[in-house]
Amino acid sequence: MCTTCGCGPDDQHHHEHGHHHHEEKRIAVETDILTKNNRLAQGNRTLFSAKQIFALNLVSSPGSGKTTILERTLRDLGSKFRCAVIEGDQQTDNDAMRIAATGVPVKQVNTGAGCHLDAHMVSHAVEGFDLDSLELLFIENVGNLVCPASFDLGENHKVAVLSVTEGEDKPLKYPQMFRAADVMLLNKTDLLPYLDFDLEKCKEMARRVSPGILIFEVSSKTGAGMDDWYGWLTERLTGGPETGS
Ligand SMILES: Nc1nc2c(ncn2[C@@H]2O[C@H](COP(=O)(O)OP(=O)(O)OP(=O)(O)O)[C@@H](O)[C@H]2O)c(=O)[nH]1
Ligand SMILES: [Mg+2]
Repeated sequence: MCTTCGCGPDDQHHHEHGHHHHEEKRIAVETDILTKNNRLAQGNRTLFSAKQIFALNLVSSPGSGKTTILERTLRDLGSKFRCAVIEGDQQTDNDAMRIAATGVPVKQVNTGAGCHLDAHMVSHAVEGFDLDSLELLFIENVGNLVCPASFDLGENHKVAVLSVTEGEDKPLKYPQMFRAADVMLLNKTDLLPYLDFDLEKCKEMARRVSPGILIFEVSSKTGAGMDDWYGWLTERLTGGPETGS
């Protein structure tokens, strides 16, 4: 079971006796957790705004390419903007080591049994950064298409990464996540020739749950499409019109 939001196998464990009481208690605890998280997220947002830091929360299923996208983005934009990264994973500092190799400051947060980052973890993780000189903060969430959707971290935008190997119907199956995201990076497009993945169908499904979502088709392996993503980031940081399709 996730130690923070309480999701996981124990959720399925209902006794006949006291079932309604158990449900009511669970809902009350969830409400308390989210209320507390929202308060802390607002604190993060106020801090980021005061320091003029643009913060993005990258969310996706495990392995869609979040870290690879960040590695390439930091190598290409790291000299233009002062960046930092918070890496969320249940265990290991593998991703933090990959980011550190780009020369950008990084902090790994291990959630243990937890299946998402929360605002409290982020507020502590940023303590290690020189916030006065920071412009762009990337938060790579734990790979999970469910729980991170409910947890505001104080970010400016959630960016959902979906790779073409996952199937085009994921926005319909996990609508909360794609509704919470303002941007979607459709990654691993270099693999399209080998798959049945229908790009247009996927984009239509994403827009069905989130009509205003901005979609960038990218390959973080080859770099295809990454310039459009960089264009959007640059415009957000320097002011200017939104791009994307
Ligand atoms: N072909 C191809 N492979 C990619 C691309 N982007 C990432 N990968 C591969 O996908 C695998 C997972 O990439 P990661 O960047 O570690 O994915 P992640 O979303 O950070 O994974 P977690 O942090 O574990 O959730 C690696 O083997 C990458 O090399 C891409 O654009 N094309
Ligand atoms: Mg990763």
